[in-house]
Amino acid sequence: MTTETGPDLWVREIYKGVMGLSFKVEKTLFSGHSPFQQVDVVKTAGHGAMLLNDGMVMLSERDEFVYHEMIAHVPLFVHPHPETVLVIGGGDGGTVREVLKHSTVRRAVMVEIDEMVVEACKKHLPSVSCALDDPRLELRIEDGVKFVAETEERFDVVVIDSTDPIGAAKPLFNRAFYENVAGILTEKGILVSQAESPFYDDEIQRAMLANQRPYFKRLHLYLFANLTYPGGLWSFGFASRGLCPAQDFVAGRVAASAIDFRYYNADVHRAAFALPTFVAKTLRGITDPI
Ligand code: AG3
Repeated sequence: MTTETGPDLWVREIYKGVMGLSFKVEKTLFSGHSPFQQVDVVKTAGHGAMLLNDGMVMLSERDEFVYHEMIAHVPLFVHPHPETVLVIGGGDGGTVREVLKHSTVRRAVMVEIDEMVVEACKKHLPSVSCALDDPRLELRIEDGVKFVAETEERFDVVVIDSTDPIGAAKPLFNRAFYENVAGILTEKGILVSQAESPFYDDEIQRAMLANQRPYFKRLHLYLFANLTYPGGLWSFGFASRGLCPAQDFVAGRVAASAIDFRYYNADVHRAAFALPTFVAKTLRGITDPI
């Protein structure tokens, strides 16, 4: 986290050494160094409280609903009856908050490596971490790579809510990890994974999806707007054992769920899989046509 002091206090994420995003800060709410990363929560002037890991913006109160609704509801409305969900990472709790809005979900497991993120968000980002005490959730502080390799449990949906592929999150982009994820999915299982910026990270996207390709029948990328991430446009990978995010999506279930969405809806679901030409070209030969 780069800060400038004086009457004007700003936090800045420098991305890839070529661009930066700055947010005006009112005060620092939490600052700590865990065994895995630097963890900061700041109160910004225009974006509410903001979580940064190693100086990278993870979320702001102002726009986190977009990311968390899109990572959770897209797979949960494609799977015909999601009961068990595994979240790898996601220590802030935003993803499980959305997952647990589905009444079919009877069990969610969240495996977060860094307890400091969970504790900082419980204290300073209650609107995001509010579902971490839900009795349907088992929260485990451990390495998600190890959990996936060792668990006997099977899941209908697996969500990888990771940071950028550096440090502890790096193995979450590896082939061996995806092979293990595919092995713990139920018959109609779906994997959704944080897939970086289409503008800056086309190589990471190609590598991530190519690593998933051998283990999944269907593979897609979908897009959403993220106010506080570099480039503004962000993506998730969608991999499944057969379900198609368009044909197997029953739009009527969205309204019937009575969930109070702020970004997600049936039109946004379908539109998210429409890829601009430069993105489609990047993924040619790796992902499936929608
Ligand atoms: N996960 C981080 C997405 C990547 C952000 N990258 C960046 N700012 N350079 C967000 C966790 C939200 N639950």
